[in-house]
Amino acid sequence: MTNISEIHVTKTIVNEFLDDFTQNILDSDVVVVGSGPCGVAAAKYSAELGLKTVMIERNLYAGGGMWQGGYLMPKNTVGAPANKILEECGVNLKDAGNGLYVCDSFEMVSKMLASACNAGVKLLNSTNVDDIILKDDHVEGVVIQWFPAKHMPSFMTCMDPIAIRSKVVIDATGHDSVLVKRLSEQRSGIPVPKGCGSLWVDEAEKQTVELTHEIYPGLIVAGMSATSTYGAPRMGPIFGGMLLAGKKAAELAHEKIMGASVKGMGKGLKISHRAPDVLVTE
Ligand code: 48F
Repeated sequence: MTNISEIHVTKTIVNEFLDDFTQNILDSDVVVVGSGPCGVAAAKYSAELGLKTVMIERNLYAGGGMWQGGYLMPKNTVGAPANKILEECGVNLKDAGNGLYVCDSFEMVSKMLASACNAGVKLLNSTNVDDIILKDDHVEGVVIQWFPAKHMPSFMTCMDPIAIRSKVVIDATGHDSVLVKRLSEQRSGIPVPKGCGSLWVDEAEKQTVELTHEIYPGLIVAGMSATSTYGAPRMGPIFGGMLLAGKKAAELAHEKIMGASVKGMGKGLKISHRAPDVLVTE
């Protein structure tokens, strides 16, 4: 039998949260905003590269768009070579031919998240990123608020958020491109996100990876957020481009922080690190 008091439980939670927050979250190498396929891949690989990594998700649950594969059917598809990322995480894949693979959505979410946890990623859930820390010429972290606080009655809206610092921030917020949008309001040359274009699977998968880049010093735009920023085509319920974009974002972050490009990651996966030169605008 245990003899656990109520205040012992409370004190344990409070102390553990504060310790974790101040030691592992407050001042990190990489903050990934969004925990969809791109965000989780970015966080997993950043941590595996030895970077102190925090992933922030406004929802109670992590996983973003991975929970369903289209039309609410829980089967996710990925195109080669992104199947290797899922194989690394232990996800069972079925070969659907022509370089297409399919798996259970639940298995993909849970095993990717487990892989990110094993790599040492810290997750802040129910947390909305309201803003970035923006100094003269670089982004230096994010401004956060409890997501439920966003839904408080208007007389409570004067509640101020708090800030956490990181060397690199990755905008993996999906269709909303939240951080790029915020930056575009304040810096010339940053495109106002226009939303994605109509469906074209192959081209969208390619461009999602190509458009993932450091859009401003300290801010990397990745995955659907990059696609939406430049109005590139949507890809529909296929997640390979998102996983590869997340991996590329992690490698770019590593290169920026450590000054060295990445070798030997991802078991033979090769991703070009060049910034997008053909932008899909107008
Ligand atoms: O939408 P989401 O899954 O983006 P992604 O990782 O992948 C896109 C695909 O799921 C899908 C697709 C086919 O591949 O078309 O759309 O690029 O994940 C984005 C996550 O970011 C969270 C949001 O709740 C979601 O889980 N998010 C968005 N804005 C914020 C945020 C914010 N301000 N603060 C915290 N989390």
